Amino acid sequence: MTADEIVPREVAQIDLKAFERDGFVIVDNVLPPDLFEAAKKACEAAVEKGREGEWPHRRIVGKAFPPWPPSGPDIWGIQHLMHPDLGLPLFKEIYTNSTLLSTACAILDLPSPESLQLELFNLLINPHTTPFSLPYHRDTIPADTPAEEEAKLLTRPRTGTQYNLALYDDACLIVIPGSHRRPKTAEEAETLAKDDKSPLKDEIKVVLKPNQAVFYENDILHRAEYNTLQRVTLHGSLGMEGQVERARMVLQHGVEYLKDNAFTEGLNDTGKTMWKNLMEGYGKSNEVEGIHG
Ligand SMILES: O=C(O)CCC(=O)C(=O)O
Repeated sequence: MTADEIVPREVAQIDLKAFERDGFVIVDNVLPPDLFEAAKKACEAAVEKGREGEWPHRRIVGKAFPPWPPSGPDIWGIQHLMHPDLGLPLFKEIYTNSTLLSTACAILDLPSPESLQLELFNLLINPHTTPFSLPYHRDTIPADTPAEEEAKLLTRPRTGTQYNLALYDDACLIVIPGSHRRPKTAEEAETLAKDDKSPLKDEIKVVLKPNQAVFYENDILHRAEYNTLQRVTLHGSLGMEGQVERARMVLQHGVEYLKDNAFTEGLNDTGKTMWKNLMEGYGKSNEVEGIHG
């Protein structure tokens, strides 16, 4: 046994039962104070570049899902925070923060962060002048999926997780607790068929204080409302090592920078392993595509 192996790992203290039941869990005091303050400064720089149009990878108001057009009336997010061209390497340190990684490991039942794959890291911000909202959706199941098929898809094993880490107060995300385990009710389906932004029975606002994160199932029924009050919330995803389909999805559009070996500069050893896991999964996904394609 090497010295590394006997060092005890940080184990996240989260209420896994609540996560399974509700589809989300809130984690307090995520970043240490110095990193939290530095994160606010880095985000300020990223937001400025995004608002000025100096950074082209942005979520544009008027469109809920990617790909986003190059410009529009306002923006509600900044994409690809770990991109070397953004020039803010601190985001690599934040992405590999031990509380974030150990919470993901607890949710995914993994022994250590070295079993995770590196994925995407973005920033959700308030539009400047133009309020915007997202319709109710599940991230990987189209809205018009028949209930029987929806129920089946919701039993797929969990392969990754995602979080919102608030740097300032945030009450934009709205979820239906428990809806990650069941298809839409007839009442929900009927309401959403008329208006997919309509409030639903049992919906709750996820209220985050600065430095709190919500980890949530991406197929929980959720929507979001963005007014112009300050929002600066980091949004990251993490997968399980060996998830070739996730690796392919992560690397499919406009993420050439992630495939470059130079991306690993500035990542700690755990981050480098997570990146290697992603690349290996991607390589395998190409092999699979080659066989069937
Ligand atoms: O703004 C949020 O908190 C949710 C964003 C979201 O639902 C999405 O990007 O699919």
